[in-house]
Amino acid sequence: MTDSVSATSDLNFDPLWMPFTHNRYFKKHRPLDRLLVGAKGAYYTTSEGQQLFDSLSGLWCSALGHGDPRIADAVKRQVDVADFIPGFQIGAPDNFRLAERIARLAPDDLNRVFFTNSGSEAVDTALKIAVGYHRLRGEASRTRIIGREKGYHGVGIGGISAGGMVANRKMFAPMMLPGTDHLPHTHSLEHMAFSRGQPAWGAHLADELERLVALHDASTIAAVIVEPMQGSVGVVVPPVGYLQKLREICTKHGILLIFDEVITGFGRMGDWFGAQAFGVTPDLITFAKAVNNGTVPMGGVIARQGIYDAFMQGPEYAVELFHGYTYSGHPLAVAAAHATLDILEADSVPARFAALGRQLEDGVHSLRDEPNVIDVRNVGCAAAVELSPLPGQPGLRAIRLFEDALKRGVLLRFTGDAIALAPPVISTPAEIDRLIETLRASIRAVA
Ligand code: PXG
Ligand code: PLP
Repeated sequence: MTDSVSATSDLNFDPLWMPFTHNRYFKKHRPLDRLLVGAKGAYYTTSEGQQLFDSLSGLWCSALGHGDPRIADAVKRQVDVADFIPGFQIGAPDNFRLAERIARLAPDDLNRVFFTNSGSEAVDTALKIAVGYHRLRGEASRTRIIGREKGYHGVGIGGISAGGMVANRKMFAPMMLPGTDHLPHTHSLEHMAFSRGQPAWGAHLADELERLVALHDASTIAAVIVEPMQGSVGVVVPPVGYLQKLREICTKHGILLIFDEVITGFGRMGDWFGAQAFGVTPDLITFAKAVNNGTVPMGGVIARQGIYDAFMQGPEYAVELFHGYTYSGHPLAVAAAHATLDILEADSVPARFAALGRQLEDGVHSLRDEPNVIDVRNVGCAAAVELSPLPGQPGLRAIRLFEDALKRGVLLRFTGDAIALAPPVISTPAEIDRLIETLRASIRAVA
């Protein structure tokens, strides 16, 4: 399918409204080096035939690298066997098997799995389950969702309400869920810049939950939702003891704890979920992305058995949860997920991510004395390098760095003035070294 330069030079850029993109800048520059036409292993191929190292595993989803024939073949087989199977009042054996496999990987009694098509849908689903759960237990006043500043939970109405990224919220303020509130974010340059792994400072920020409980009363609060590691905002790592404290306070007040593991699930943190990596068990987990290596859209929610059981009341012939997507458990997504889990298990991918993460850690922290670097953070196989913004032009330095790195054959992901790194597990030590040295050269070039 290689779309060559000649095939793309007359491309009409106008009709496509690009997601989370500076549309006018992109279309003005018509960047042929930002048109991707191929993906194999740890590299994309641009329309000009250039190879780009994929430093964020797609958008955190292609954890095993691209085009693994074991996943591709499973999807091709499935499309021939059964392209679509409804999930409402009927089912496919492979969906039950996949739920069983995911339940086995999840901690404790989180063993009931609901499928969605994205992380955003997973979040909205988890919030609905939380509110429904309390209502069914006779605590219908528990409707309030507590999120966190700088949190990202996708772009559904529930997700932007619980989320804490101002740009994603302000235009839609009148549409927000009523009554949501937010914990403070845990990022502090003053107290934790250049921490390796989990920062020592910051566990006390979880005590803010007690303040919110005192303000609103526990009887109004359904759930707290946080990302164990905040990926989208630029790899913000939980302080030592912080998630444990959130867990204790939620338990004390009967509040459900939701870990949004859309990025942290399925190996990236060096364990199956952030829950195990950080040693804290939530009540609900949302997942997406790496569950099937981003091959076919898929997400989901894992619930404690007791939450599921609370819904199992009323006449047996009646629907218990009035919620579901046409494509919940789409056969192609499920086939890709089985093939992905086969590889994750057979190749001990979480452990390999832990090992690769140690090399990445040494690499990124070697950048701390480069010009304009104000923070370096890492955990599992994820890292971020934050640059000081150009005066009055936040984000512009990162755009320049991104463009410079493209010329050097590396695709970077920036958010604000931070560069996030989450390479695929198949990256070799030499490729990680090259990634770091390219980043160093680009940081110097845009200084
Ligand atoms: N929750 C979390 C924690 C996420 O990171 C979502 C929900 C939404 O998932 P969907 O599948 O609806 O996009 C996400 C998505 C980035 C980046 O550059 C991160 C995401 C998506 C795109 C880019 O960090 N996270
Ligand atoms: N809008 C309309 C008119 C529909 O009929 C449906 C599903 O049947 C939806 C939206 C929801 O679509 P999905 O199930 O893919 O989320």
